Amino acid sequence: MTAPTRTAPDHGSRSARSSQELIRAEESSLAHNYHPLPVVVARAEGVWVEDVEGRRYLDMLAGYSALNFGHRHPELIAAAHRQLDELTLTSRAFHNDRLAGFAEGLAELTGLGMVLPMNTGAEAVESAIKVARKWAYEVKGVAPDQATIVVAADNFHGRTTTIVSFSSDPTAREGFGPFAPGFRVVPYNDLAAMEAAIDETTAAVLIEPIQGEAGVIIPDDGYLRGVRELTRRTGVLFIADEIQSGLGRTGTTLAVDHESVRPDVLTLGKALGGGIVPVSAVVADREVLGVLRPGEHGSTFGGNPLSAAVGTAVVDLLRTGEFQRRAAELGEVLGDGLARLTGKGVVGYRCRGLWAGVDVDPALGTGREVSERLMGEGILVKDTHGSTIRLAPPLTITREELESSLAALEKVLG
Ligand code: IF1
Repeated sequence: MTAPTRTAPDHGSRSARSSQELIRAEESSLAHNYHPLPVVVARAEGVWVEDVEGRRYLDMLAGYSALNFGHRHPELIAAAHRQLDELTLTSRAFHNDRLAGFAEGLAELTGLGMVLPMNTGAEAVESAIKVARKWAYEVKGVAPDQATIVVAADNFHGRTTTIVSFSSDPTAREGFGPFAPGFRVVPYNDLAAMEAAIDETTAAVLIEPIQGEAGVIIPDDGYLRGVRELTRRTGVLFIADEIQSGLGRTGTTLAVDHESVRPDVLTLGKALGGGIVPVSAVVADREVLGVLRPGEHGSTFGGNPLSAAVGTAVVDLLRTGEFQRRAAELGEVLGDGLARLTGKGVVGYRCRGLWAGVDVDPALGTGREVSERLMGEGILVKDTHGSTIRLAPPLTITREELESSLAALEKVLG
């Protein structure tokens, strides 16, 4: 069954301009740093979005995993509404009555003791880099300004100039130099190469437990345990970037849980804000985050009461384990469906929980072309590179909705 394309009743509050008019209006007024699918979303609920003309689509991207709980989850929206009526921002120059609860809840959920609240994922990664370097100088004794951080090729950790300094994607780097020093790039999923890159200057290893933008690349079983053992043995911080892989997406609270590994530092974001406000965080034990003293780091909005209230509601949703179980169970359905499509237009796939990278036969089209065909079937996805598309629906998706998206994929590849 494909998504019904019936036109929903006019809701009045919708834009007076048509999708086409709005797309045209963006042409001159908006920087062209994206090439969106030609759909203009006006409303959304759960896994469904509705465009300006009332056409409905199944959202299989979920804001790149920022909408793990679906669009406008009622408990998250209620938490936001309550807070909007009380207090939205104080800056950290003063305390607010929401932040302690958020920090305690997130520390308990992750098993790490201390939280540095930020806003975007890139801010969390930049903050983790700063903290790791400071830890290296003050705790490990690395010579001043000599700290190095080992990262993986094909990484994606954000778009700031420091972060793209260690990207191996020319599109992310070209034109943005000069680049920050102090990073060593090694192949992902290669413990020997990682060990060879570690020396007395190394502050940390920074990796995604599963590489998202690279196409949902899942490392060999044992890789994460190997990184944990190597970093412990060499006195180096293990920073796991769970901004996309975390918070239920892979069928566990964190992707590192699949190998029962506890990193020294976690970066979280995206779904931590419930798809409502940007909320990110660096989570680590006191030995690491304790290197920050007043005035040494900060953010105007980091830890604001509205974000803390929504973040607390997100932690409460994850505390039950319901979303993690759903992602694990429906991830089996997703994996089985992709296995059935292998050889029928799918030439490869990687799947963990409700997160998959699907390699389509290039003869059938690029990832973008497949995404456009799926849009015609009422399914919204995003290509990553070449002929790979990413499937990452809200964890609230039903089995029937998931199966309808697989049926649509089979149809467009047929
Ligand atoms: C875009 C994808 C890209 C991330 C990991 C940090 C960040 C991200 C593991 C930074 C952000 C977003 C950025 C967005 C598209 C999306 C993305 F992998 F999810 F698909 F680009 F690679 N660590 N990923 O995945 O978080 O600052 O964006 O809040 O830039 O187009 P952010």
